[in-house]
Amino acid sequence: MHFFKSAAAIALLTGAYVVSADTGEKGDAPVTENNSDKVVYEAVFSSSNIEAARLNFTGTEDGVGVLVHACFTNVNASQPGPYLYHVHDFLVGPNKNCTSTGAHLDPYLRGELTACDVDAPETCQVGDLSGKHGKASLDARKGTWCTSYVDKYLSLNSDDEAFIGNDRSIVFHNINKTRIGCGNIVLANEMSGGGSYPSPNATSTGEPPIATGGAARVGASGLALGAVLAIGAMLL
Ligand SMILES: [Cu+2]
Repeated sequence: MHFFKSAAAIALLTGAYVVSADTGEKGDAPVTENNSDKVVYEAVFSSSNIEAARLNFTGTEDGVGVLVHACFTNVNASQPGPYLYHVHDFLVGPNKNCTSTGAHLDPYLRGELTACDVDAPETCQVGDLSGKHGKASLDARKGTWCTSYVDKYLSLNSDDEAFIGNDRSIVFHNINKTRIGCGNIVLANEMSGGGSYPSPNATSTGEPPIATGGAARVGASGLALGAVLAIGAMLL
């Protein structure tokens, strides 16, 4: 068992640092690990051109990558689409100024010269969510359009270069890259492990008191992250 684990780890490390022609100065983005499914970041915003944008970022059951849920509602039909959206480097400025958010999150220094190849997402800018997972549909003009996916290169860990919680933001663009909405990524919830999270049914079996099953039990939505009622209520 140990041998296989070690071999897998070495293969992972080796793969992570192979540099291909289309990638950044610092190589491909490594697959991230240890992203807790009890941690929730979110970005919620609106502007004159988009009635609502709501993005959730949580860890995964196996800790690999980050589960992203993104919904965009009633984009102004005068804005040409389909639409781009990214994690940007800095916070939104005063008066919802999206220019203040700077460039895309790009810790491996890939730059903008070539478009993201959807078949090689590890070579893309880490923050290029629509490049890696598809643009937001024109359907976002007439109601709410949503998507969800696991992005294997985002991180919820503050010591990772691909961390999205350190004063990053989401920018929504029209197809010409004009910034038509933006909002900060903030920590929405962090459920502590080890039984300190309040639960009437907590036992001493060593099970985390709140897991996916717990979320289902309290009737939260399909988002497993809805385990905390207050946050669940906010999301719904
Ligand atoms: Cu952008």
